[in-house]
Amino acid sequence: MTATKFTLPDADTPGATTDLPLIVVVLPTYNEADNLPAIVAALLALSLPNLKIIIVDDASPDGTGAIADRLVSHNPGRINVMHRQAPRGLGRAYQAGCRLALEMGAQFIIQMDADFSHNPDDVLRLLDAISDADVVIGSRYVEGGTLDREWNWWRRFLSWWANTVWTQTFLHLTVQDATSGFKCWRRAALEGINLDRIKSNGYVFQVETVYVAEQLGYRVIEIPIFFEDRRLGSSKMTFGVKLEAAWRVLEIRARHRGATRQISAASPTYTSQPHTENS
Ligand SMILES: Nc1nc2c(ncn2[C@@H]2O[C@H](COP(=O)(O)OP(=O)(O)O)[C@@H](O)[C@H]2O)c(=O)[nH]1
Ligand SMILES: [Mg+2]
Repeated sequence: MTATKFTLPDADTPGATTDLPLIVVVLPTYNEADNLPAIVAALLALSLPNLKIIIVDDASPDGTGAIADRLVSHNPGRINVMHRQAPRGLGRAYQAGCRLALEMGAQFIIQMDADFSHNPDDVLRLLDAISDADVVIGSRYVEGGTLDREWNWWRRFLSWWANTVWTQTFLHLTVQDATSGFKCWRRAALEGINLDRIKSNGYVFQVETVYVAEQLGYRVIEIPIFFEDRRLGSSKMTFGVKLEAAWRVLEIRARHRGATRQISAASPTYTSQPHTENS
């Protein structure tokens, strides 16, 4: 599938990319030394000259940060690296990366894992779908979405429970896969939710941002994905992270029920308006 929305100029034409909307992929990494070069290569191979990558590394002990620095020097102008110090956390890393993406002038911001659970080719499908939405989620739980058979029953159960029981009971979300980490945001929607009020440190960042987006009436849609088990390295999902996710869902509801949009003045040139409940 191709991103028909973006008519790509000849990549060899000098200055050809300047009119295209900037797409920034935020890649959080913690101990992804084995995956990072391959995922970066796959993203750059998408033939989107207007796509840049921000790697947000939390001082990975396995040297992922140094690998990221090398990737920057081998791909000038395409990659940025943020080296964060402790405390680490997926939510914190995404906050930092998304802020930088907005500062860079990104019109479309993509979040994805660096371990190939999210297929880099699906970035094109997310971009196709964003023309009808403010936020697009790569979803395991809409029709056509699938989970890798390698996931054991306990992980399947926990993910199902988190999405269809826990978050639905307390947050009444429209989306089926609120914990998905594969998303594309329109700039205006990411600005509108205002990252300053997102408080989750860990994985529940995904749920908090989706809840706020829905509360504010942004149009959030899901497209089915195949979620492959990570190829290399190991999951960082710890018991503490799961616990934070469970209690934070209750806090999220209390915190954001009366949320209003907060558009910053940082992007005066961006003209597209977010969809509202009435549009
Ligand atoms: N920067 C940063 N990235 C993280 C952290 N924890 C996980 N990640 C990254 O977030 C993505 C998803 O994490 P992963 O361990 O694969 O979670 P799982 O898919 O739920 O098992 C991967 O790219 C990880 O490297 C963290 O504390 N900081
Ligand atoms: Mg993973």
